[in-house]
Amino acid sequence: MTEYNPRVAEVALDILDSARQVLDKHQVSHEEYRTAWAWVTGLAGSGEVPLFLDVFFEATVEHITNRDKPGSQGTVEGPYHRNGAPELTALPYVMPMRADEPGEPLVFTGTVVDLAGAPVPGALIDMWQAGNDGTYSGFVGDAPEMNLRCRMRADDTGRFEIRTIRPAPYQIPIAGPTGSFLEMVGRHAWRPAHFHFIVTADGFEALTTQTYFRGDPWLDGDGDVVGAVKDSLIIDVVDGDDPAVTSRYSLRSGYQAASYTFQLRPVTRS
Ligand code: MBD
Ligand code: FE
Repeated sequence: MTEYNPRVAEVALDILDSARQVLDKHQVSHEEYRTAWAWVTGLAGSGEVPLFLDVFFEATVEHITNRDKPGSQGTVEGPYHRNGAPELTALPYVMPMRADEPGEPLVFTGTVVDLAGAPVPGALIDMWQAGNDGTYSGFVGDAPEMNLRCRMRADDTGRFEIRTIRPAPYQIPIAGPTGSFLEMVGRHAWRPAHFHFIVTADGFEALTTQTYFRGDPWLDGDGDVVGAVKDSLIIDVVDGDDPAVTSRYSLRSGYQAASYTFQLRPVTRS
């Protein structure tokens, strides 16, 4: 049996109260109410509830959780993470991708450190990204299971390196109720290009974050429909010129390179 939950009562009743005040403020008609009712019913049936909630509310909750905390800044996880992505064991790490995966080769290097800057050997990096054809494997489009998703470990010095493709700015699905909602309110559906990460290690808090690319047209102002960009998450991309990297990954036509340092904070015991 479900029990009385004072926290739900406190927050949910306040949300309902705010919603009623808005209906009254805008003198919403019964016809408008039924139209909204039909739209919400459609959202529930469409499978887009996770998308809609993460687009409009997750950044606010993430901010409440993580603001003013030391270490790398986090940001939203979004609706497209999958548990159990393939763990890469053979070096060099290559992101699982289709033979004809569209996009420029990009070699991403990272270091996982603690708050003092000391390496965190063996940290597990769960990384996922959209395809440049707008796919998110398992959710959007027809990319194979676990395409552009992996887990990998940092080495003894806290470092890792992976060859993947550079993602492009991404439009969230626009064909369903989330898209028609954005259309109705006059907002675009774009997110800047991004990698997603969840970095975990024993004794440290999990870091859920994303990195973005300097120069992306959707970084500023209301450019990200989700509102999840933070300055510290914007990384530079350069043309890579290391012959060892070129030969390690057999990159005949050059590559782009970017890196980021993930700084974890220790678990706090209470
Ligand atoms: C995404 O790809 C995403 O990263 C977020 C946070 C929300 C919707 C789609
Ligand atoms: Fe995403």
